[in-house]
Amino acid sequence: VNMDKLLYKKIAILENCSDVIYGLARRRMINLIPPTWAELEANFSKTGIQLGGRWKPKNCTSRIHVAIIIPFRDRDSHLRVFLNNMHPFFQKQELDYRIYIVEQKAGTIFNRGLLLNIGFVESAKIDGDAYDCFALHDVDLIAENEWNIYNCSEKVKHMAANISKFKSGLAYEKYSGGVAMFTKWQYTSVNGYPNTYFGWGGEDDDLYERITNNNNAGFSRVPLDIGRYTMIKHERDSGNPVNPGRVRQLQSSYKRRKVDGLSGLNGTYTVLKIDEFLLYTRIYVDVDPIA
Ligand code: BGN
Repeated sequence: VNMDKLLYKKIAILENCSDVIYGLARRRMINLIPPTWAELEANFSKTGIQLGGRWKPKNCTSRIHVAIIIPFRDRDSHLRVFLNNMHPFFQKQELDYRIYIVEQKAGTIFNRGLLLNIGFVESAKIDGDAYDCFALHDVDLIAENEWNIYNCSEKVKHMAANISKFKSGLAYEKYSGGVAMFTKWQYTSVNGYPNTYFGWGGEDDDLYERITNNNNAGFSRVPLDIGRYTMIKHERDSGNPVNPGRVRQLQSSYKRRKVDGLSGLNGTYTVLKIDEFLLYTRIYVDVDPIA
């Protein structure tokens, strides 16, 4: 045995990564052509990625430990574009991260808020306390500016300030959807997303009300030139019709806030399967249609 090597291994504690990262680009090249799964896996196996879509810098200890949580169903080509662009993005920011795809089984109306709550709770069962910061992320949003750092801050941090689909950038003043960063504590203190918005729309506005009516959490948003995202173009998903009850639900949001969220999550879903693929971890769930 080489004693020198052994000894070196034992005492090699990695220092924190530098708080300055060189070479971040303000306009990143985005590739919207979906690679095949084989191409993806071949390209990324060289980057030191670990099973489950985990990665961390090799030579230093990252200052940022973040779980990326993505609600998902039936958007395979978006997922391939997302992974192809965003793995390198996260790695450039020297994050210690893992990508979770929370996939809703066919047969029930899509429920984005519920899936994000499930991802928050179930990823912690898998990782323990490995990640203290959560990026709640849509699969069709690709970040353009590498200065949009995926860390958590004192207040909830809204990242998707400037999405290509919206002419003026910001959808509207109270918009909180797309991509947002929460510490574990921030997300718990607002009781997470509501579980009861089946179909498109309103769940993010409900979350905004929860955040801004809660003295503890607080809401912040990155500047427009930082929070730039390209949205992958798509048609309306068949399993995700506009929720006709969303306006009414939003009006009574303050009454349900305490029970409709993380606190009421038990019994609303079943985890069918957890897969650790090379580029992501899949949490496959069936949800109760009357959650
Ligand atoms: C809003 C939706 C959001 C959606 C944004 C951006 C509603 C509630 C109506 C009272 N809100 O209109 O959920 O993220 O558009 O597309 O539908």
